[in-house]
Amino acid sequence: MAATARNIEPIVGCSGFMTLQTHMLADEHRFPDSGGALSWIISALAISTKTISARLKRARLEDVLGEVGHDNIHGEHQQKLDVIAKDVSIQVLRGRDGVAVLGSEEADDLLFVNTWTSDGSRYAVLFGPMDGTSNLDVAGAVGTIFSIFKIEPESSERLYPGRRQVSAGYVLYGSSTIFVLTTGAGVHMFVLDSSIGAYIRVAESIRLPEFGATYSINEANAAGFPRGYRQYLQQCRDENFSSRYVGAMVADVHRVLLNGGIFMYPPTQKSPGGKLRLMYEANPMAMIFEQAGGVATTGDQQTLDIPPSGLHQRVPVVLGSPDNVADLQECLNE
Ligand code: FDP
Repeated sequence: MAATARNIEPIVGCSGFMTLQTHMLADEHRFPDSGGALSWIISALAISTKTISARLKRARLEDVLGEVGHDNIHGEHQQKLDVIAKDVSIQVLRGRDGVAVLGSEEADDLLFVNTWTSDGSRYAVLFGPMDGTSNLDVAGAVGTIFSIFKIEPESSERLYPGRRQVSAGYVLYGSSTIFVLTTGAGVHMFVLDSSIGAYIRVAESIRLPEFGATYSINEANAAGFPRGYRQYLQQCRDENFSSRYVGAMVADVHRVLLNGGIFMYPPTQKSPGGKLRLMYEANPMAMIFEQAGGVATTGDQQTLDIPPSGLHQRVPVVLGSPDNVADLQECLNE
């Protein structure tokens, strides 16, 4: 793993002044038959995430930090902001043309909404409204992740493999609010300009560096990782990699997307099938990474090819630069 021989420069750039809304209108030209429902759905996500961003900024002042007092479907202590983020997202999304199915990390089951668009298209929107909740009380970075599928007209299926996503994205609520989006033609990044209330495009067609000398993993779980992961981590330490772990997937993955490197949440003793959720965490990030020239795998197969077995299914997650993931894969295959 000779770091000097590899491209480690972030490749981002953009031209012109473009809001998320204008970007989506321009993007619609790729689908001349579309009635614009996807743009409406993404515009709903823009509104809900702006609202969440505003609530987060005032969280301590409005006393909305801390736990609700009961657990969610995953047995985790639900935070007040988990509930606020879910409610805001559902309120905004369920009124949009074309949203037929909603699924959220904080809801036990899929929610069916009876809406149709004039062109008959219907979509499922699956999302993790508040990612990285352990950071809430300490004003650390958190995020929202979403995945959008088109529902086949004659199909009774409501969950599809990630390869069928028509769009995916995340919002990072950090020192600024960042919206990262793909609709299958590259990955684009927008920053919320709160003075005008609009997401402004700051990078077009992001390309992940081929390699990055940084790994992101909860190393405290290392004793329970499969041997290949432990061996790869040793290799990274031997080669003087940096370790970076925020504990919010969106923040950790965003660093890797821009700077290169690798994010891993392997099987652990506590979660032998992995901790992160396929439908609204692993899949959307996998689509973004593949669209940006990166790799997304569970260690056994490409994430986007996994047939879903349920809304809250968990999988091991590896997302990263091609060279990093290839080096990990060698260790896993030994
Ligand atoms: P959280 O439980 O705090 O909401 O999937 C949720 C997630 O955070 C990810 O955002 C994060 O990458 C991971 O779990 C953190 O898990 P560990 O605390 O086990 O490292």
